[in-house]
Amino acid sequence: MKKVCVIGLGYIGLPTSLIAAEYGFDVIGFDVDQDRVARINIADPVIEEPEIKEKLKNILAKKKFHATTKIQEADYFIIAVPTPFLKDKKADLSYVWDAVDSISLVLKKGAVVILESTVPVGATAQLAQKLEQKTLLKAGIDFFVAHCPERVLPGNIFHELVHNPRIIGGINEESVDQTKEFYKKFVKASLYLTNATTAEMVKLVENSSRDVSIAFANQIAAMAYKAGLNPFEVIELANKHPRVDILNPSCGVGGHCIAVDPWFLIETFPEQTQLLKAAREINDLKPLQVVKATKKSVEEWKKDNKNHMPCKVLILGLTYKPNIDDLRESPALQIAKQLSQDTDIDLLICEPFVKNETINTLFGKYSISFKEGLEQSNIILCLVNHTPFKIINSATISNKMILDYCGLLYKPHIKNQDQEQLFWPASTVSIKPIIDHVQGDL
Ligand code: SAJ
Repeated sequence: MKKVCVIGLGYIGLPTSLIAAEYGFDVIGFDVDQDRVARINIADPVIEEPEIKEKLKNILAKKKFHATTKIQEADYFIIAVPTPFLKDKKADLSYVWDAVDSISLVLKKGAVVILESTVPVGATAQLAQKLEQKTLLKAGIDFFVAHCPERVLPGNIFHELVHNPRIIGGINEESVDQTKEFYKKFVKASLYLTNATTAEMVKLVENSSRDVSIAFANQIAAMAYKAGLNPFEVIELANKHPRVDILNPSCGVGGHCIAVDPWFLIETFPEQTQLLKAAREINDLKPLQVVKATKKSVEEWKKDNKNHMPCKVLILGLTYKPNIDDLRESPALQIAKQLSQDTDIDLLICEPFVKNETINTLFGKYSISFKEGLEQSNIILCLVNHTPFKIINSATISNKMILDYCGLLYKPHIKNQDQEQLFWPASTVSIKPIIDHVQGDL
């Protein structure tokens, strides 16, 4: 069986290693972090993802995979290292170039090097060139190079690794063919074949398109608040048009991808990316606007209640999106951290998806239960639309100020058209408190 060496054992590299091993490849996971490697080899998955622990245990027992800090010869090298941006928002490809240095030590004729990390347009060609210089082998002839951008959604990685269509962009046709042989073994959806530069652009465009759509939704929210409307209702009803599909407003855009990748396009195409820049600004500003609106509500509450005690603000959700435990670049976390510094605020945090010790380390207090939080708080700040929060009942919190940035309280229109008439205008019931306290700030 062919040997695969996956470089970078993070959110993409480790699950990819496990799937490749499950589908029969002999897999080596290479990472420079000794501690991470040691933990993975004793079946500690290091990252949080459904099913990962069992899969890792199983694959280790079958001896189809092990992690190492020593690079090894392989038929396929998969590069899955982080590509963050620097302070000036320019892509930091240093981990990719480190991976190239490592591969160059063991690259043999016929091997295929696949870059899965998200990179600026032109980086795959550069990678091929660097490998040529270091090995004196010829790219596209002696060894093959392609970009096959990862597309998986944290929280659903194992399903999407197998069921998402993939783009394979080679530096030449032979590279595409060789790379296809690898993905064919486990991808059940279509493989779309192209050149490396197109594949790079496709990946960046995918995530930028989502960023722009969310910025649009956030602007709709700002307009709706000003007009005294519920943005979630405006968007839901606009989306009833067969050719309109707007995303949801939120307290900001988090994670490691959507908020980063547009900058790779902006860096390469500064004159053609006004829309992307504006979207980034709108989405980056949102958490700050939420902080400002919350502080304003706290002031109002103190005035109304002639109260000198800190106002109890309940934060519902800290993660970067619903139903996962991932806090990476989370706007909700950013908001909570800023509010926790305000002496007028006693912050209560309810986050059922994150370990209590983590919350204690971050805030010096444990997560409060949903029920207690609702009871004790003066202001409720809905930031993440976690499913367990959906049992919230607006009647039981009618005496509180509510700032709902994730649509937790919004009850969608009933789909059946006959019933729709009967229930109208029920959907507007819960919006009043949101508008009172957000208007003018967004
Ligand atoms: N968000 C909104 N409104 C929405 C949808 C999302 O505000 O309607 C926010 C989320 O709350 C979150 C952020 O956007 O803070 C990003 O979440 P996400 O679900 O849009 O995306 P990620 O970052 O988890 O994963 C994305 C995915 N890309 C696309 O959907 C185009 C995934 O397929 C990619 O593999 C991943 O980026 C990546 O690694 O590039």
